[in-house]
Amino acid sequence: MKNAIIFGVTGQDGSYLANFLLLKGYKVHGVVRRTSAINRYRIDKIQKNLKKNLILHYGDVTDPLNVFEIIKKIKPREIYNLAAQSHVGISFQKPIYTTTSIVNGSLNILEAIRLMNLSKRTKYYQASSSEMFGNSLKKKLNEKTNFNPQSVYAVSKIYGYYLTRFYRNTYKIFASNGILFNHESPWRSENFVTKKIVNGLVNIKFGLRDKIKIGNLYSKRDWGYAKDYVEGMWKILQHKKPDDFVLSTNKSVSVKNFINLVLKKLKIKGSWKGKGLKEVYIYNRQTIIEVDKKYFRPAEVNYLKGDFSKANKNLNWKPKTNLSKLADVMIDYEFDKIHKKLP
Ligand code: NAP
Ligand code: G4F
Repeated sequence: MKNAIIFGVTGQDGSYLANFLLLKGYKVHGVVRRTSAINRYRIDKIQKNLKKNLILHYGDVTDPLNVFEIIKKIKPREIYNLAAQSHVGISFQKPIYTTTSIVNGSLNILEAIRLMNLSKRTKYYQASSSEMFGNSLKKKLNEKTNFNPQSVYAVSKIYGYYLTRFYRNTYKIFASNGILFNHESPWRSENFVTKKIVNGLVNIKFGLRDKIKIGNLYSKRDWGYAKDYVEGMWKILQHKKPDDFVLSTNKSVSVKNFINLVLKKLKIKGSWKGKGLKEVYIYNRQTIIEVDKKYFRPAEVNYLKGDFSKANKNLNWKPKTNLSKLADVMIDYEFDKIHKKLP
């Protein structure tokens, strides 16, 4: 039975990936942080019959001894490093922790593989990000595009990206970067924009709240479905040689247009009024969406649109879910949450 370690198993991608690997017959070792609040609601959703092959370990990627101990004990075939303070907005307020979790985390795992001579046994996946491209001048972003980071989060991810390439080239470790564009799901945390919009508008629809406050309506993102992207992560590690791959949908949509899509699906028919910080959406003579400067970032990535041709050609990967279907899945989950009181 193949075994894998997932650092960051309690997050959106970690929980989808755990489910995916368990269905493939893997023994999955998930690393969870030992914090005062128990945060396992996503992995709790994994089917009971699969859970016998899911083993949880307490750990923190910033603690090298802890990382070494876990890797030494398991000697896994695959390691997925998904652990990070992953919120770009928060990285402006918590730059040091963001950097430590991403940079030291990657280094601790790569060093463990090197020092324990696991390079022939263990493959390493690095969760790199389209955020690294920042405000690049290119229209379609691929593995050859230069980086132009706009946050400490992005700068740290670039460090992690180059560490991965360095350990691959120098120590011959099978270490690959997945450069993933935004991917969303019902399991996205509520402080990311798509989840915030879907959750907020469904609650407004049911009369459970009055309004949502939002930041920059005009940035554009290439949004896919997390479930499709974790399959891509796995394919990256099954490729004949370690390499770097972009996973994206090759489409870019503004935050405002995503809101319009969700409004339409919820049959909320109102209108946008005003400009800049005064822009609002009025429905039944009430303001239900308001712009709030609190959610603007000191530096913004205005536009992201990927080009997944290399992953398509080499890995036979492509996204299966378009944005409309993704919005349906997210809306359905929020409906269920209200009706069945899900977490
Ligand atoms: P997420 O939901 O925020 O999950 C992050 C995970 O990292 C959580 O399990 C979190 O644990 C864990 N973590 C944070 N600090 C840690 C530490 N010091 N030690 C151990 N675990 C730690 O993020 P995601 O959306 O699943 O993304 C997964 C990875 O892909 C991240 O590295 C992210 O930066 C990257 N990425 C994401 C996207 C995207 O659109 N989702 C795109 C490109 C790259 P707790 O539950 O304890 O907080
Ligand atoms: O949903 P977001 O916070 O995602 P962001 O910043 O693009 O980062 C996500 O994707 C990256 C890949 O490109 C990952 F690496 C990263 O870990 C994370 O998963 O914001 C999307 C856009 C931004 O332009 C933001 O300024 O939405 C804009 N936005 C507007 N109002 C808002 C809000 N973002 C958030 N979080 N909350 C708002 O109220």
